[in-house]
Amino acid sequence: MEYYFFVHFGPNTFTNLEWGKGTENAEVFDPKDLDCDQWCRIAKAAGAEGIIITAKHHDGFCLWPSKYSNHTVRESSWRNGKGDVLKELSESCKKYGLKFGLYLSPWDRNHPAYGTPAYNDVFVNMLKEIFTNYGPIWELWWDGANGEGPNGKKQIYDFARFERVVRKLSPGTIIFSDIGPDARWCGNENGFAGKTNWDLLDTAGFKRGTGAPPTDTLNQGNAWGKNWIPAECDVSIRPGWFYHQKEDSLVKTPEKLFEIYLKSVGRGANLILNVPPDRRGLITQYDSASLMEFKKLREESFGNGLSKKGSQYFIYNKKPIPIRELNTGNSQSFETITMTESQSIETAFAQPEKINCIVLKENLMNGQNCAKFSIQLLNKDHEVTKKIDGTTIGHKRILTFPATEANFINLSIGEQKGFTRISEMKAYLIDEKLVED
Ligand code: FUL
Repeated sequence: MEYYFFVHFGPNTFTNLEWGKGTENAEVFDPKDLDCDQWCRIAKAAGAEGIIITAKHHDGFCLWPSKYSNHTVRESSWRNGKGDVLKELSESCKKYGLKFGLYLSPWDRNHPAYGTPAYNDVFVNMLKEIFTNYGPIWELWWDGANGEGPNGKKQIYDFARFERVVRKLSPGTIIFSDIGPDARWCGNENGFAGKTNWDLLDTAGFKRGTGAPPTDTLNQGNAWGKNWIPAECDVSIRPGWFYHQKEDSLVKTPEKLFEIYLKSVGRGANLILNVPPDRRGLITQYDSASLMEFKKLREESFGNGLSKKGSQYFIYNKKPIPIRELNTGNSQSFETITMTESQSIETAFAQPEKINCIVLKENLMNGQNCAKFSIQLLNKDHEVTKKIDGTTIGHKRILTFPATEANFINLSIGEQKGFTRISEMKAYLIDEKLVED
C-alpha cells in the first residue's frame, strides 16, 4: 500500500505531553470541532491509502467507550460523554474509501489491573470490542514501548493469546510490531528503511520491545529470514507524535517528506506518516499545506509527462527481444521478466535523454530474490557513462543520482536467491533539488 497516515490523538493533545502519565483527568479530552471527515478528505487528497489511529496510547485513555476501562471518552465532557472517535473515524474511512487501522498500546499507565494476569484479559476484551464494533480493521499496531504500571509492576503480556484472538476475529488483519507477525518496525522513527531491505525476518528467540532484534536487523531484514515480515517506516510530520502548538512552525517541508518517501517507499517499505490533529480535533493548515505540496512533488516527479519511455528489450544471449508493455492503469509497467545472471533488461531511447531517477519493481509473488543489481547508463556507442550498483529491489526501488545523458539503460542482476522477476524499470528527470545526497 506504500503510504498511509498515522494519527496520534488523545489526552496528550490537550496536556502537551508525549507520554501521558495515565493520571490525567478524562475531562481534558474535549475536541470541540472534531471532524473525522476532514482528516479523511486530507488523507485522500494527500494520496494516502488509510489511517491508523491511537485507539489507546500508553496513558490508557480509550478513544471509544470501552466497558473494560474507566478512563475513556465516556468519562470526558466531550459530547457529554456520548462521543466515540473510533465510530466516527471508521465511518468516515468507509465513506472516503480509506482503510482503517488501530494502534492499541499494550503498555497502559492507567489500568488498575496492569501488572497482573488480569490485564491480559482486559486487553483481550478490548480487542474483542474493537474488532466486533469497528471492523473491518486492516492493520493493528502494537507498540514496543513499555514501562511501569500504575502500581509499579511490569506486565507479562500473553502475546501468543492476543495473536490467536486477532487471527480468529479477523484473519485478514495485518499485525504490526517490532517482530510482526505481519509487518515489522524499521528500527528508527525517522521513516528510513535500509538501502538493503529484505522483506524477511528471523524472529525465533526475539520478543517485542527490549527483546527485539537489533535495530539494524529490523532496518535491513534477514536475506534468508524465515518469515515474510516487511518493514513499515513510521515517522511524524512534526517533531512530536502528538500535536503541540509550538511545533506549528516545525512541520516537515514537502522536500523533507519527499526525501523520507525515497528512503521508505523507495527502498521497498511502507511509509506510515503521522499527522496529529490539534485540540479542535482538526488537522491544521500547516500540515495539510505541506502534504498537498508533497503530493504535487510526487506527481511532478513520477507523472507520465516526465517518464522517459524508450523501447524496452530483454537481452538474451546478446539478442534483444522486445518487451511487451502492459497497461496497468497509471503505471506503464511491462510483463514480468524473469532474470538469470547472464541476461539483462535494456531501455533504448530514440534520442539521448537526460535522467536522474530510475524506478525498479520486483514481482514478489515468488518471494524477494534480487540481492545485487547493477544499472549501466550507456551512450550511443554503447559505452558505459555511469554505473549504479545496488542490493535489494523489493516492491519498489527508487534510485536518484546527478542528471546524466543516456541513450541506453541496462539492468543486470549480479546475485540472487532465486530468479528475480522484474516488473518495472522506468526512468525520470526529477527536480534536481529532490535528488538524494
Ligand atoms: C513509540 C511510542 O512510545 C510513541 O509515543 C509513539 O506512539 C511511537 C509511534 O511509538 O514507541
